[in-house]
Amino acid sequence: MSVVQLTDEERSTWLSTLEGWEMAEGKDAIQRTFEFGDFIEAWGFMSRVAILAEKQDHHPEWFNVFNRVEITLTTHDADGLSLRDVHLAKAINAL
Ligand code: HBI
Repeated sequence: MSVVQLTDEERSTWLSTLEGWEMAEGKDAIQRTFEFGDFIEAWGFMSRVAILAEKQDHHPEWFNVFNRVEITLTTHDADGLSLRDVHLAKAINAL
């Protein structure tokens, strides 16, 4: 599926609205780390994100160790950030 990258204007507009997310190092992606009380809370969060990802047909790159979940969002079909990443990040922030 061809998906277009965020324009410079969209980047300056959208990325500042994504609380807690930052540009990743060395790749056109956004990242946020979430910390929870314990592993089961982290796993529950990941389960909810997984449902969002399936609904949006847009999937995170993520890493979990115990109570920490590190999420990186980028659009493989666009080889960089797209509005799909903004949409998923907003939905994750609303969980
Ligand atoms: N998730 N992050 C990400 N990037 C994609 O390009 C992407 C995806 N999930 C599903 C998806 N693309 C499908 O549109 C394609 O696999 C067909």
